[in-house]
Amino acid sequence: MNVRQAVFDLLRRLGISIIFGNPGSTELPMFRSFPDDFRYVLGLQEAVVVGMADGYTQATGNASLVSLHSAAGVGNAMGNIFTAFKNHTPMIITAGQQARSILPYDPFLGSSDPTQLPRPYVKWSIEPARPYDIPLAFARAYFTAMLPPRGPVFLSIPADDWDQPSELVAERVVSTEIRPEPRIIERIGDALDQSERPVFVAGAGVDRNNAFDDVVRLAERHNARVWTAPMCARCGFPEDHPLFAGFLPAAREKIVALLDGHDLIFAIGAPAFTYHVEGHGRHVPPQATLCQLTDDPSTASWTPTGTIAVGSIRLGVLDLLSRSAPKQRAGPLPRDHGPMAEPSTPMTTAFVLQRLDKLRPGGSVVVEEAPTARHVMQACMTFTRSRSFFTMDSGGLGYGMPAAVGVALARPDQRVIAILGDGSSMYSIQALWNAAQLNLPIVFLILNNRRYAALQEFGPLFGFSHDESVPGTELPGIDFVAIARGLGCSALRVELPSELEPALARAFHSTGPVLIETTVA
Ligand SMILES: Cc1ncc(C[n+]2csc(CCOP(=O)(O)OP(=O)(O)O)c2C)c(N)n1
Repeated sequence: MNVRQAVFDLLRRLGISIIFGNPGSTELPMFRSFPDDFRYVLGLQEAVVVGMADGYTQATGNASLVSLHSAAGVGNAMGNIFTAFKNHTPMIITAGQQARSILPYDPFLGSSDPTQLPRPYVKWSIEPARPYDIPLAFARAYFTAMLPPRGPVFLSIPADDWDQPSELVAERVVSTEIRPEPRIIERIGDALDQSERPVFVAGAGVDRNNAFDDVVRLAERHNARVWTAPMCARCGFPEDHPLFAGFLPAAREKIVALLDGHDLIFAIGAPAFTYHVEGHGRHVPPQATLCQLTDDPSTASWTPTGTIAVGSIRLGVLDLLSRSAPKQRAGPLPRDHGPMAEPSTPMTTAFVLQRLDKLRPGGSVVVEEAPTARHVMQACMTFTRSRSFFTMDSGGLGYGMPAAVGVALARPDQRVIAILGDGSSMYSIQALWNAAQLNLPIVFLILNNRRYAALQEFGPLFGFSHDESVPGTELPGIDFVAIARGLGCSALRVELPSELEPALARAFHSTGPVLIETTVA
């Protein structure tokens, strides 16, 4: 039994059969005699490799495996490794290292401090002391990645280790959920029962912890209004539910104003709160107390006030549901919907997204990375199911396009729609090649406003005068149709509002990927 055989045997038992990677000489020995029941999915840049693996993991829930090339490959991947860490994506990231025997001579492509390179955005990082220990390191990597808070782990593997002797990893079962402390759940339950006007703030942790339906039951039982947490990377509550209030912005004073009037705020699977811009004063309204249920001890440690339970969102919510029913409260008023957008040339983002929402097939999944379109999307599109919406928790661009490919790989029976800004899509544009090669039924909708609008909108906040241009934010002259076709993906451009619905209808009938470049204001 050599290292390679023992590792592939373990991966098989862990339900991992895809390796997302970009190979180099130091990784090739892993892939000799490549087993028929495994698949290598090549990404043309390492940001694409990690983004695809992340999307795939978000959709399946099981850890994914990534293979990168030594220090340079890890460097290229780092932005999306940061995102995987923030996304709580369980991911085993391996990188090849030069052969042990030549490491003393600072060899070409050798990584001089491999375990430090991906830190602090991996939960665990190792280059095992002996080749013999590589399979055991894979097992520990897997269980570390899958234990809460989930996240990426890193293994550096010298090229000559794969043929060395080792042995099979023993079978074991390791818990993947930790139940929150009953004493703290009791306190939160009592606070909920005593509250006159409770409000929930649901975050990405709800969907990641498979607690979507349980949180709906808890909100209904307490007649609590439910907001989506700021910058939330998943759909945490059905947006057509009468209790749904809308989306909190990532700004302290605005959050306090929107939550004003409630006496209890319960953040579930969400930081309390994620801020994007500086703010001052209170974190919650003066008459309100804060409770939180999070699976992330680090998040719990900085929550500024309140009662905080750490552990599985699902198990914590089930414990709250097992309490006796609280007194009846009046339900809040349902939220308003925005008006229909009018056609115009160029089109507005609202017009494009309303038509998209109308025409998209039931059961479709959306992956979004379009900074200034996010709040328009929230007003124009409605997500109602678990695992129906994905974006990243990090703010690092270059995730959405490859993540859409990963989600589509995991969900061959569902239509995946990627809503992307022109700027965002260019960070990992090579993912179009994967969509084409794998013939995945993805609709890539590019909202081309020919600029980094988010940064231009931020200008005044950072002291730019209103007519002052922000350097480095204009993106003229990018032809997405030509790029897509050059990468083998069919594509069309929509400039007139009358062309939009036929283009969407055509794309939704396609069995392979289609990129639609829309010219928007
Ligand atoms: C890796 C990375 N680099 C730079 C940024 C800064 N950034 C935030 S939004 C943005 C513009 C994105 O442009 P686009 O996708 O066209 O969306 P728009 O702002 O026009 O809505 C940039 C560059 C970032 N968030 N991540």
